[in-house]
Amino acid sequence: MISKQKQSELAGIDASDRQNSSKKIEQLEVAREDATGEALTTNTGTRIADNQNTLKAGERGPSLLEDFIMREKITHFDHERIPERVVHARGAAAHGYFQVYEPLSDLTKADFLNDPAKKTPVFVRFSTVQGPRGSADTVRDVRGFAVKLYTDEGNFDLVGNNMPVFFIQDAIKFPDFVHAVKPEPHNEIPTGQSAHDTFWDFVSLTPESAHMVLWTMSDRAIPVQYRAMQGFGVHTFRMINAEGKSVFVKFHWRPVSGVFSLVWDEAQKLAGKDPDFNRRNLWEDIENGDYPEWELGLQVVPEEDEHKFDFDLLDPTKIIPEELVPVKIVGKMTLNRNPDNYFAETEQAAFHIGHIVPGIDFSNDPLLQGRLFSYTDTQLLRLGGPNFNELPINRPVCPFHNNQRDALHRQTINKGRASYEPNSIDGGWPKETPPGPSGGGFESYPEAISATKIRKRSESFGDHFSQATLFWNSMSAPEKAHIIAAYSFELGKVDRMFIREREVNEILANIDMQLATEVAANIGVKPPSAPTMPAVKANDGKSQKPKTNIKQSPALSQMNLLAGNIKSRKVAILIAPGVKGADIDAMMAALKKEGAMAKLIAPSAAPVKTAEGSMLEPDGSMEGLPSIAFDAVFVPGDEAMLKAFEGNGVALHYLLEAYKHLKAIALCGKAADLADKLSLQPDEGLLKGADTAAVIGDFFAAIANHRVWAREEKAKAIPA
Ligand code: HDE
Repeated sequence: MISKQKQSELAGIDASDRQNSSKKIEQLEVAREDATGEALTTNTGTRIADNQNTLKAGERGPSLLEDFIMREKITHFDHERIPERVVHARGAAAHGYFQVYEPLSDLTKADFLNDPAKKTPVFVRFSTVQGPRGSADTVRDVRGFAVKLYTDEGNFDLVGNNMPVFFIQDAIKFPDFVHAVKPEPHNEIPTGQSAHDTFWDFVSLTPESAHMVLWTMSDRAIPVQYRAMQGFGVHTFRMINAEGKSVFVKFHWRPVSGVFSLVWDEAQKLAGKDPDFNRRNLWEDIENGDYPEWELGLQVVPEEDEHKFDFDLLDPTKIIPEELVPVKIVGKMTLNRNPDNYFAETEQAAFHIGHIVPGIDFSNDPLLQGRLFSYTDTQLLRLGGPNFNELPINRPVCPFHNNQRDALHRQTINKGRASYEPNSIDGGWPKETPPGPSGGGFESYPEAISATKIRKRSESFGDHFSQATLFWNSMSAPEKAHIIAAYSFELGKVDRMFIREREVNEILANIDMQLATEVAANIGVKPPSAPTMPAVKANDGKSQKPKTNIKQSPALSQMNLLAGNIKSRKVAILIAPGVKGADIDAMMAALKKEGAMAKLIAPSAAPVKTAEGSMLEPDGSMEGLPSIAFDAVFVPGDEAMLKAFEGNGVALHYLLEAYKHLKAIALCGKAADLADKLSLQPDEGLLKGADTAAVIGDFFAAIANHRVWAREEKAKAIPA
């Protein structure tokens, strides 16, 4: 008998595959193809003798139509592209697994949420929304956070974002919103940006977008890494337990790394220096075995509390403040394997909010209801027909059978004579499964509905500003300053003055007067004198000003969401010929111990000889991997480093830029003189010391704090 290891070797599974294997990874094995040691052939298996020359009538003659090899190759090439996603085109994904901590049987009968021993395979795709497939990662935008859980009861796709609310309340407005934010129709400008007239025209006319636009003007829209963002299901869902009892839930993903962001200048520069910054980090972390993790959290609202809040649970422009309903942490997701092929896996992944399993159900949120239509429809175009669930990345890991047949690119060879149900010819198979705990068939929650057919927005959706104000009030001073700067930057790029004025007067003034006044001053608009907020009706139906029962929600500020450690942070260690190896070794060892990642950066990409005579292979040059690619910079101390900086604008800029971006910088020994040379005043994040040991404690503390906010005013004087 062949051992399991041998079997995997024969199947081409290498050691890392075995370690991180799952039902899904094993299933994908059937589709994987490795050409090592194989002959080059046509698609029908004929071995090719010459892949360099077209068949021609004579060496210098015309090409012949007969050349089936050339024609097959070029035809395939001509058809290599599929339509990119109309939104969320730019993305990156990884495999992993989810595990629940304790059975959640009181809330749901979903099998993957009831067995702590079970590792449910996942495929997670992160994305930006506005830009095309080739746009930059670090633009100001919402990030998609789409999780496909391959459960034993079918696929469950939790297709969320890194922000907990949305721009619109009703699906019918989605094409309008997307047309407005996308590049303008006449000249297809701008790419990957919302800083243009049509976006601000639409949102300034659409007060329901106020809350979400505020989130996108906050630092949440420029995450450092995918692993440093929260994820949200956004809509209110239902969970149903084995007794048929239902509760409302909101889904949260909490990054174990904490939540932190780029600064705007850094984000813009990265878009040019490394447009793949986010996908590269995700890829490298997984390759290095530093697996990104998120905990799953649930906010649970009993059925009877549906109308207890001063906002509507069905309104996707509202959060449930965590101070009202705490987030219960129930499990963990780990991403531990990169795809083998971007197109086959990431590009062909078809997420759909309607991929759902028994124990979970939809609410009547009108945005969610519209999405239930859109996601199948979009795959029909993108993936060329209704068989997209047969693609390896989309196939469930549990059996799936029905009477759907044929259509483009059908893979399954269905046996049997009856492709209808009921049938008596094939014994009636495949048959329905009764719902409930004994059966396991999907059953919708039997919600009682008595209604009038109507096109109308519920009055309980009418308060567009209270939660925007709550978000604003919950921000720290630096976060508020960044929001003001972001509105000023974006609106400053809006050509039409009446749009700027409308955004300030009709939207910002109703969120907060300080916000409106400061933005107005920055964009040449007369400051508003008072909010223009119209009275709205609250849930009780009485006309009144919007209100919320809490004034601040600390859970909304990123400052409160750091992990308190430096795990997986990226540190640049600057080196130059003659550098002292001892300092470097000490720093590398300490970073490794804390789970942080260090890269050696030299003036050029050439190897560097240390004072001790050994050779260091740099991971990159100062130009190729600038400080914007790192969380912190360490300069080991001695004359050699000082000399390397002399007259070297790139090297000096390295430190100046790290300082400007409020990063932790540690300068050892002689290198400490660089601070004076550049007129950088020491602070809690700019550290000087005799050697590594002298700076390491404060250096790590500063990295854990992510930025030296106290430096921000001073840093403004540094040229960008
Ligand atoms: Fe999507 N959305 N969306 N969306 N969405 C798509 O589906 C749509 C919405 C989200 O990595 C499309 O396969 C409508 C909210 C993510 O493949 C499309 C409405 C949220 C992704 C579509 C919304 C999302 C998509 C485009 C309003 C957060 C990327 C390609 C009714 C909760 C998934 C595709 C991936 C993708 C439609 C609103 C998240 C066209 C009509 C709210 C993360 O079907």
